Amino acid sequence: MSKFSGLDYLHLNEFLSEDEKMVQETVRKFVDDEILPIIEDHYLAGTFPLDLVKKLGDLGVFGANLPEKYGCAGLTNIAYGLICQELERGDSGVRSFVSVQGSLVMYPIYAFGSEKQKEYWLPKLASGEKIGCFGLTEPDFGSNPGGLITRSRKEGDSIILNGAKMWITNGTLADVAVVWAKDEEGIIKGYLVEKGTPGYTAPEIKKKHSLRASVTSELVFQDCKIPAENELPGVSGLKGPLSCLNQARYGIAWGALGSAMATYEASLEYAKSRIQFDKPIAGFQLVQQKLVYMLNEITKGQLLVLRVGQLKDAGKVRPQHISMAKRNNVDIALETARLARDIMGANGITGEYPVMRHMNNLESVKTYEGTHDIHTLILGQDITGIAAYN
Ligand code: TGC
Ligand code: FAD
Repeated sequence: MSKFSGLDYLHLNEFLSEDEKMVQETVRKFVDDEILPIIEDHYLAGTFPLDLVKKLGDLGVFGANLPEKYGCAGLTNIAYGLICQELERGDSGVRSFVSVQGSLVMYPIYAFGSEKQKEYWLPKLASGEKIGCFGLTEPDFGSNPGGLITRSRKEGDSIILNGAKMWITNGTLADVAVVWAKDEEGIIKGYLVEKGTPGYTAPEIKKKHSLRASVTSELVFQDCKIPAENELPGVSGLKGPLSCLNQARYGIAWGALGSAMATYEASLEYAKSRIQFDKPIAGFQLVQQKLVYMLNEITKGQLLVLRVGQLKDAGKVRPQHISMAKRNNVDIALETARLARDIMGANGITGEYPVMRHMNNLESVKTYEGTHDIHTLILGQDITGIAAYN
């Protein structure tokens, strides 16, 4: 097992290629050097570390599983998962930034964009020269995006957008927004809206207690006029945005494990050195039970994402496989963070340790990209054949 491969109880890194191991170690070192020293201060200040964007671009993590032809790294999906895992060991906000840029902005441009859109946007987004966001959720349509009410209408060579999006990661920062709206026939289409377009504003949402080192915004469109060529030509209907979610949910399933590893490792170290009743608290059965639960769940989560990654690389993955991994791994990461916080007693609530930050972040991760319960219903529908959404 290599020095940087991290928590790997079952030696699962034997299933990784040399390139995948190298990617993991490189990103792990980047997180140790560039993210861990600064992230707590950003979290407390409620700011995203913008200086990281160019460095992350140089590292090759944006759209890392997209082709080299467009300036991307052309890595396997397993390598992309490992990138998410290592980044989220730092902070869910940084992983969110990377998920949105790669899976929710570059992916739809790659999969549904014109050649001109791909050639213009993908290299700039891959390098971090430009930032993107993805606007699907609306104030009144979260879990049920099929009901969205943002509208588009054609006017000569232009398209006019009216409506609002809510809870949009990177919104205020973004140079380009991928926006999903219904056309005059009520069909969902994707549009690229550039920062500075008259009628488009992206105010930041403040007072968050979760994902504080991440910018979350509202997007407002008031007779916002964009060129008709900014429509994504390759898709229509709800399957467009939902296909993008498959990519991002996959990364989150890996990412949540990074967060769980961070809180598990912090609490294990703490338990070995914290003395109560004349011995380390790690020597108490109840504490060991919690630590073993964490290790066990993280290891099962690793097996889950490794297999889902293999299926994705083989072109055999189904969205429901990804739902299972997102649902399980975020759930166990949150439980791991809560147990770690408990083991650390009063120290667990401070910024001296990463535990409470991860715990608070994971509350958002549990909700976004399909809530835990929505993924339960997706799996329930898959095994029964009966949709239970309404
Ligand atoms: P339904 O009738 O089931 O499906 C409509 C059409 O879509 C197709 N489809 C999918 N296609 C690709 N991938 C998937 N996962 C798909 N799921 C469904 C389906 O085959 C159908 O196609 P067609 O050709 O027949 O039209 O749709 P529904 O309205 O019943 O909704 C199903 C439901 C509830 C599962 C779906 O709406 C859903 O997943 N809701 C959750 C919404 C969600 O996850 N929002 C996330 C917003 S983005 C975000 O949170 C970013 S956070 C980023 C960060 O900071 O990291
Ligand atoms: P609701 O849909 O109102 O759900 C509330 C509760 O009701 C949940 O517990 C849910 O599980 C439950 N519920 C809903 N429907 C059912 C049902 N049929 N059966 C049983 N229970 C149900 N969106 C984007 O488009 N782009 C982004 O970049 C983005 N970034 C985000 C960043 C953050 C920090 C957060 C918190 C959210 C972000 N989102 C983004 C929005 C996110 O995808 C939504 O919050 C999520 O889809 C849930 O929608 P909602 O918050 O409206 O909750």
